[in-house]
Amino acid sequence: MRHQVVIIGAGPSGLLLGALLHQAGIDTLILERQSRDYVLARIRAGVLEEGTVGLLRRAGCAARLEREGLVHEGFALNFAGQHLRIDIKALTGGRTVTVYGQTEVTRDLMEHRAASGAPTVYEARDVALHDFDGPNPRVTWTQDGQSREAGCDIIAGCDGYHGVSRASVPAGAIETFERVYPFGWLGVLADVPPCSHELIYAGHERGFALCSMRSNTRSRYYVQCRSDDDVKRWSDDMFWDELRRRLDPAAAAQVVTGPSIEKSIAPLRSFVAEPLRFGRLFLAGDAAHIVPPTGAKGLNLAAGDVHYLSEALIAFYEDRSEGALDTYSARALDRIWKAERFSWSLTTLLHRFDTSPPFERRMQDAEFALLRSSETARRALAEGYVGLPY
Ligand code: RFL
Ligand code: PHB
Repeated sequence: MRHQVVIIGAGPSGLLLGALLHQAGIDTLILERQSRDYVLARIRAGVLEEGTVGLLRRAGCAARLEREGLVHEGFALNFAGQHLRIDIKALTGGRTVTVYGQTEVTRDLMEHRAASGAPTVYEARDVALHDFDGPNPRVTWTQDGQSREAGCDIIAGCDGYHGVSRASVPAGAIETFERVYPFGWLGVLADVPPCSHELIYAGHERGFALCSMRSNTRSRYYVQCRSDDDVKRWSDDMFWDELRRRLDPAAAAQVVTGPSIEKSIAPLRSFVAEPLRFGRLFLAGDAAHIVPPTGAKGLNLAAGDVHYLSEALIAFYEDRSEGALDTYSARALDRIWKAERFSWSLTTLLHRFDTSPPFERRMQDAEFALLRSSETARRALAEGYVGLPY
């Protein structure tokens, strides 16, 4: 068995790369460790930048997103009981974001791939990468108890933070940068109308809270919790009470409660691996970097990587030169580090760090005061939120 590109992972990065390459006539095989239903059950991102929507459109996967996605022109910050709206549309010359769940993006990409006839193997176990330091890499895996192998020109490692691709790189060839935050996010999904038509990011004495949504009838809320917290400790009532305590009274009064349909804790981490190319192996998405979710950048950053990687691979197959492949890592990393800075800075502004000396608290107060008084500061925040152009 031989394919031009073997993609490891059928998350949004792998599926979007597969769609863009298929459209350019490049043959791909996707190997995914989990089942299709398992991948679709993960509740993750909710906010898409215009660049991400544009890529999905180019890949031919944006019809439902364009019908059902909610276009947002602003979001709110709550800080120490004060409310500040960031008018992203006005501050960025007309740019907006779209609220549409990662689960739905993944479902649309999966359906598009199945209709195209391009091969995907779900429940591919023991995936291993071989010979990617030369021009003929191979990938092996186990499927229904049988050993399988595929040769290829290129391996795309789109298998997330815990995947096998980054782990296959010799330690001396890769450098990593990491910050683990001393808290997590407890998230609840519930079929209740959102408390506000725009997202609210709240910084409070008791910790951060976020009001988000998936539709006009389904809400997604988060509260900062201890990183070693146990989700079983949190009843729905405890969650709703804690959420309302952290919002300004007007928003808290609008919270409609109901039974949770999903409840989980996510740790917060900033992480970057450099470089993103090792011979014929390329890393993209969470396999290469993690951002804390505060700025809604993770999925969007993955889409940015896929944009640069698909361009490089299409150019490689057009003229068979390595030149295009050489540019991928530096182009993607330039954008990645800027998004890392944005997510780190919004996380630092809005979370309660128990270990922080009073000086750091005053820095948070001063930064919020600056956002209130300075349109320039608000514009910088809005530009970061809508995302950098590719
Ligand atoms: P994924 O989604 O982790 O997919 C990787 C896939 O690879 C598979 N895999 C393997 N396959 C074969 N062999 C192996 N050895 C394998 N190991 C792993 C996995 O099963 C999986 O299917 O990575 P990808 O595609 O790079 O996508 C990245 C995004 O999922 C991630 O950045 C976002 O979800 C982050 N994120 C958010 N991003 C945003 O842009 N906006 C948001 O609003 C946002 N909110 C969030 C988030 C992430 C969160 N959590 C839980 C981490 C909110 C939360 C709570
Ligand atoms: C979400 O809806 O899950 C979400 C929204 C905005 C964020 C993070 C997560 O910054």
